[in-house]
Amino acid sequence: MNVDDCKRAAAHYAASLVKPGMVVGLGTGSTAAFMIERLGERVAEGLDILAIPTSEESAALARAAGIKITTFAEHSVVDITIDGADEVERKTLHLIKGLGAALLREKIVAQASRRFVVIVDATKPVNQLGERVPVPVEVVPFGYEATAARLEAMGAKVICPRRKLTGELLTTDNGNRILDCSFGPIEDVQALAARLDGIVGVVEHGLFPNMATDVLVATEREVEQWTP
Ligand code: ABF
Repeated sequence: MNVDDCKRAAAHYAASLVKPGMVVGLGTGSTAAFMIERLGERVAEGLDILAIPTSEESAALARAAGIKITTFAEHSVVDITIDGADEVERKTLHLIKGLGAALLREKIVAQASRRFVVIVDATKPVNQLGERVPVPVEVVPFGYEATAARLEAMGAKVICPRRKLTGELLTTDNGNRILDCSFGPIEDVQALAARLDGIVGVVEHGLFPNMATDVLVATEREVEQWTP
């Protein structure tokens, strides 16, 4: 199995957890896209669900797949959210998310969810968060240079701000910028999350401590289900 087959396997397993009548949070990224595609097939077979997407990209995929979309104005609680991640800490199931630039909506939807199922291939689990990827931080455009300086004073190496492959500055669905912050392996994820929460100009960050209720890890042989 190649990486895409693994992503698809985790995504299909997660899609099978969705039951009729549920409000479903739809994640963002390539693994989540396989899940949206599978849910679309189940909807075509008669599954009745409503979905809250975590990005404009996932909303477009959901519409194309024939999945009905709802909003928090109509449903304040989400039964299950299924989303990808960039790193999963093996022992704690803390996550880094946001390389897809959708972390703010992803965190809002995850926080409103009874169950938050994370789907990853075997390249994503790590012993310590920050081993391989930076922590994406969503900041308001005004004064982002000052916000970046503040983050650097906290010990981050800041790549600022994130650009698209075309070289153009990336703007999130919420009109903000992303600063990718390398802290190296993170000793205390909750403490760092609290410090990032306290910086003026930071809208949200990609550390998701204690949020996943299930992590589905697809290896070459099987889909493992990890719980905290
Ligand atoms: C979203 O998409 C993220 O928060 C994460 O940044 C990314 C994972 O993407 P992929 O599934 O393509 O690796 O879930």
